[in-house]
Amino acid sequence: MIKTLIIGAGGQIGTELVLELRKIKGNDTVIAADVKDYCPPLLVNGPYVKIDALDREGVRDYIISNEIKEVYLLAALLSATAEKNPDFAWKLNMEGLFTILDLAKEGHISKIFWPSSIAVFGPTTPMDNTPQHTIMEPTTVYGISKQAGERWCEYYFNKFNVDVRSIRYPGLISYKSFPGGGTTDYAVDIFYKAKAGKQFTCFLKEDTALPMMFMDDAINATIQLMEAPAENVKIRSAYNLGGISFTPKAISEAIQKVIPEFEIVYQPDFRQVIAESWPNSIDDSYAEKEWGWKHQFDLDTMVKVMLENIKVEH
Ligand code: AKB
Repeated sequence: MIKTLIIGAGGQIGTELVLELRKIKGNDTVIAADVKDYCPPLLVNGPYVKIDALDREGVRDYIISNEIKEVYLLAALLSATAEKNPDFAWKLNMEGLFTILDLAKEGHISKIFWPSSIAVFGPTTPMDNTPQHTIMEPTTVYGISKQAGERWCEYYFNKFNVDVRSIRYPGLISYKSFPGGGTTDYAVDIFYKAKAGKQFTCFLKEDTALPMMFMDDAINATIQLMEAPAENVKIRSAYNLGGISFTPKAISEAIQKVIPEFEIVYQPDFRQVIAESWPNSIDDSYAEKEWGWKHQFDLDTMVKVMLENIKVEH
């Protein structure tokens, strides 16, 4: 019975990953961990532990004494929040990673998942169908931390045979859990306004295309990558992962097909510059070739599922 720990379980990806992993592996073997005092309500069907990803000794003690073998390290500050607090973002996004990589190097952990992001790319990267291997000059603190993290993951794999696996997530769209502090968050917020019958003010320009993905696809990709035979996982920095690419205008029009009276206005802020430095769309042929990845949700299907499931107070 392999014990799995998800650090940052209260976040947007963590919540849904814990729920899905518990369905596959059983409630008791998948331990949710977060910095919050109490277990998030959605995760009370299994064990919860309060862990601060920055408490190196606390994390080490917990993992070693509980014989945890797989770790998903999701605690991070995302792009927009990180720009407001660069020192803390760098600290949180890097130090927790070293704690887990070192535990694996010492033989305590057998497999690690660590999330990267499309933020590793920058304004000099080819923007359309961005290749796996290309120019990467990120201009955000978040992007720099993710790029550095990718390099360290690959280094620990090459030097110490650490089985670490990663994905460059696009913007993720979900209804069970909220995103927090990202540049792609508008694509979740928009549904709450649409469902509440309110106008949505978008912080990006109408024609800003970004790579996005419905959460079910992202969770499937993550589990598929973690279950792939080690020899198939040839990229040990992070895999490009493509889903849907759309602009604020395109998603608002998709929503208007279901809610014709929905209105959107545009008031770009500092996040516009971040969005413009990221790709419009992603080439994920390596993930497809090496471990069989294929996304399921297109824009209209995702919009339908989101609008059916989001609950708002009227
Ligand atoms: C963000 O917007 O910061 C994240 C990401 C693309 O990694 N959603």
